[in-house]
Amino acid sequence: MTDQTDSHRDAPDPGAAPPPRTAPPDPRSPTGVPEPSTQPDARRQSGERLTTAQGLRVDDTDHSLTAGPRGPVLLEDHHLREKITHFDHERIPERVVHARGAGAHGTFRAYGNAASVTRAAFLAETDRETDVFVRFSTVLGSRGSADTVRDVRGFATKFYTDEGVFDLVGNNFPVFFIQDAVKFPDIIHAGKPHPDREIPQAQSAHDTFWDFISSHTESTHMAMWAMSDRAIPRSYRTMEGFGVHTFRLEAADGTTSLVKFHWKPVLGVHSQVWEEAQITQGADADFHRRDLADAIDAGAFPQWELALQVMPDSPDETFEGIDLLDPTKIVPEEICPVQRVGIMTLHANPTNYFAETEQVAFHVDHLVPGIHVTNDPLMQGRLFSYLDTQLTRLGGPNFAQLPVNRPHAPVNDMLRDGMHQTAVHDGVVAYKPNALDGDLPAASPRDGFVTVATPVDGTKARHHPVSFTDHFSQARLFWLSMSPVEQAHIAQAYTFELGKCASVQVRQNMLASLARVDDELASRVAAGLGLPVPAGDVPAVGEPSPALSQVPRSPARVDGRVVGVLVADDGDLGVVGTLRSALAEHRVVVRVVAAHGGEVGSGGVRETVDRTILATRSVEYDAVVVADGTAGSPLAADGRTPVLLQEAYRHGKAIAVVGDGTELLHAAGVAAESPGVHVLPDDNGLDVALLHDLGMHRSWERLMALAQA
Ligand code: HDE
Repeated sequence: MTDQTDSHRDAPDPGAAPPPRTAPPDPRSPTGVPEPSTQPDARRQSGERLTTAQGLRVDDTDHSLTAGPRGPVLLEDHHLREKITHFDHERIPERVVHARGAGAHGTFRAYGNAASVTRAAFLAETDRETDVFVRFSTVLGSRGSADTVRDVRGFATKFYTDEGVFDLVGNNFPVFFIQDAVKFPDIIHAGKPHPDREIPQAQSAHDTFWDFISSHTESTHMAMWAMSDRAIPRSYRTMEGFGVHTFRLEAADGTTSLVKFHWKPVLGVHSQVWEEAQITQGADADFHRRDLADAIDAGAFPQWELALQVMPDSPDETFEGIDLLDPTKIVPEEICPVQRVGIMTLHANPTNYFAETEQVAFHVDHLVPGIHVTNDPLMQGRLFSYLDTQLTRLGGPNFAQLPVNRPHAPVNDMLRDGMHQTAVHDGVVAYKPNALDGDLPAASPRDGFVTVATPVDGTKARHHPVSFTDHFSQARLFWLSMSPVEQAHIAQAYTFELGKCASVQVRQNMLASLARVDDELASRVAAGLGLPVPAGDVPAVGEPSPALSQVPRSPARVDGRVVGVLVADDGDLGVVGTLRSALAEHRVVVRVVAAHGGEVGSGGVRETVDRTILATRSVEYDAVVVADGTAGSPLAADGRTPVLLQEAYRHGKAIAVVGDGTELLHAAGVAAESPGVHVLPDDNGLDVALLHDLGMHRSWERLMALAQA
């Protein structure tokens, strides 16, 4: 028998019962006071000894219990069976959509100006701070797929308000593919991998997706967004977010407005270019989640301002002729300004991915007083879907008790029992009305969630609203609002995606749709596919919306951007220190790239190598600097160096060469006089040039020239 006595009697016993402590108020207790319990906090593991799930100390976790050194394993080995059984059940179903995601904790602070439109306290009270948890995601790929695929991104925010949880379950596009939730299984079946071979993963570039889009012309507008640079963000930190649907907000005096929610990233809206996104999928499949976690760790806390477009609550629920219940339509910011009402800061990474990011459960119907849904048929269907899917995914009806889902407001819900029940409810009364508990808990007819009174009248039927039949005008508006380089990217994206479709019929059907958006777009894509251009009538549209373009008008903030500096052992290393000190206040990360790992330099100046040329790729950097002294070095002789410079060039990134670094530029075939390429005798002015170029995100002029070549 194993000796369980402790031979270290003088040391504090790590397995001993924790000291008594004051339990925090338990929000799940009906009385609000801590529930009687002898259990330590089940959310945390304690002690330094390995135990079984029953708290039994384990003598050996590396060898199974066997009958003799070469004999069979014994069923009696509880630790072995428990360990393997638990492992066998570690996975839960991944989300049917938005399976791959990354999350973070933060705080939302209200400016107070939203009080005129909503009585939701977390929005209306100046400087009120509310805890949040955000999960960003792709839509189509499985949990282990790559971050930088061409796809819509989810942007879901849980506000733990004092009045209950409010979830804003949005995307990084302001519109959606379909107008009615009954079509959701169809679009997702079409977008997911083909069911015979499960190919391709996390991609829309295949026949079934484009078959769906070409036969559902209501998808044309959203498809334009999906083919634009918006679908390949540089970072979650540089994405806009949108509530998509129109919500009904209610002020303290009962007046209502129709409102669209926007998230505006403080760093601006920036994307990758398509080749860069494809390379990143292989070079670093975790590119976005790494960027988010690294930025938070480095103290470069990502921020977004919450903004509202407020429109009158008119009986026909339209604004300037736009049907506000149609989720394939935007309201251009130029005709209804976006008013900023608060700021969200993400300041903490999750402690445990599964417990938080995987188990978080959002729901469009998690509302608080002052925020209401509308009759948008897409939104109405979502009200059913989220709870329904979570019952399967999280194994029963008690997932609101999981730490990440727990409201920060007191809970007294009279919901009882069920799988994974962790609350210990006391008393005998779980019904209303009751005499035994003085009819408590009481309802709140005045300050509870009172559904805003809206008239409903109509004939029961499967309707097709006439106002939902315009499928092309906003697709065209989007196209006309893009800069020439963004238009070139859209045409290339369609050519790429349709080029991946085996069916000529599908390609032709899509070209017919594009001909109804814009002649030039259709003819560029047709030329790329080698197919005739179909004729199509394009709709008349109003003024373009410059707010839709991502090309910055002036340099944006550059927090968390990465500059790679290529250096040689005997070369100039001073440039690294110069850049670090000049760019530190802008939170730009400077990485040293060399031919070998360890340290470079000699004498007084030495630098630690962050990346070897073997283990890096251009996609890791927003700008590349080649230091003086690299000519003739092992770095110059490595075939990967010109590839890195050529990719940085093709992707429109800032490139600076100092001194004899020009030789590496020439060897890569990069023209020194190109826009965004700086040839400098020394590092004077290098920081200023880089800050400008990083702030503009790309050399748009160079990208345009490359697109036309
Ligand atoms: Fe979702 N969606 N969705 N969706 N959605 C889900 O819920 C659904 C739609 C969005 O990080 C699922 O818990 C239907 C629009 C995000 O956990 C599911 C329809 C928008 C996330 C579901 C839509 C979204 C989801 C899968 C058509 C932007 C990830 C797992 C009516 C406004 C949330 C889950 C997270 C997740 C259903 C359309 C955003 C199946 C039926 C439009 C960000 O319930």
